[in-house]
Amino acid sequence: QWGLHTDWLGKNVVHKESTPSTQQIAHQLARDHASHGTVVIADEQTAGKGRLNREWHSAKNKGIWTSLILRPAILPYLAPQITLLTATVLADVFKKELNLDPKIKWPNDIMINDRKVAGILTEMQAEQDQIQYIIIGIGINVNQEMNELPEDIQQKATSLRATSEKEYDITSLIQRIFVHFEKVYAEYETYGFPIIKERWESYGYRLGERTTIKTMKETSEAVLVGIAEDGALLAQYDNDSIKKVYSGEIDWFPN
Ligand code: BT5
Repeated sequence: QWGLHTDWLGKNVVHKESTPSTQQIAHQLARDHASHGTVVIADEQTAGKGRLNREWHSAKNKGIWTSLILRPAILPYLAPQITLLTATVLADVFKKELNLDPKIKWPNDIMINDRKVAGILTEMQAEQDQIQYIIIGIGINVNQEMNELPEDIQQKATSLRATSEKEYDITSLIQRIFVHFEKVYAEYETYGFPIIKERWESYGYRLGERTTIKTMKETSEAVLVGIAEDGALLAQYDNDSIKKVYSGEIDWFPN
């Protein structure tokens, strides 16, 4: 059905017409020893998840709602690299194959015209220094018209169709993404994080700009300069010191 021309990603696909969340199913499969590259795809999610218990709207046949089970041989603290890698894969496909102009907003959003078109949710199961598995959840708004997006996010969300006035074939878009994912993953295995970092930064949203950074402890201003090996955002302060930003939410739209 999926006609995937891949070596390992999506060789095993679990497809659901409707499910609360593909993440849940992927966790279950991973616990039951599903292999590296097993994929869950849903036409609709009734309780799609974002980060920090937020909701992800996943309307039927309007987007790509998928979870990938990966078993990378890296240390757990480097797992965010896989999120960054995934973001570059989506950005590449949107840019090079669909001729759109995507940006990656740290840590996990793909933006087009300052609006979120896709999000990534990474969940990991690790024991001591070993990753048992990582689940990469990918949500992409594909064929929604602007007025079909939920009202509460219309101001900040978009879809591929709303930005390009084209409809896309969801299955063939999934194929392109998986094929490209495999290619980039192989490059990552061969050359390591530097090539991901370089690409990520070429798409980085508001890199080089002065931004308000709000962490739990303090609010400060700094210029965003890039990403670190552990997935942190690098912020340069007026005294030229560079700090890593982790859990802090960045206030991306100061008025
Ligand atoms: C994310 O969270 O961006 C991660 C989204 C991951 C979704 C995929 S779909 C397949 C897999 N199965 C799941 O259950 N999840 C994954 P976060 O950065 O926390 O963004 C969530 C916020 O984005 C929400 O609080 C809304 O404000 C907004 N939002 C919700 N649905 C959206 C949508 N369809 N498009 C754009 N923004 C949305």
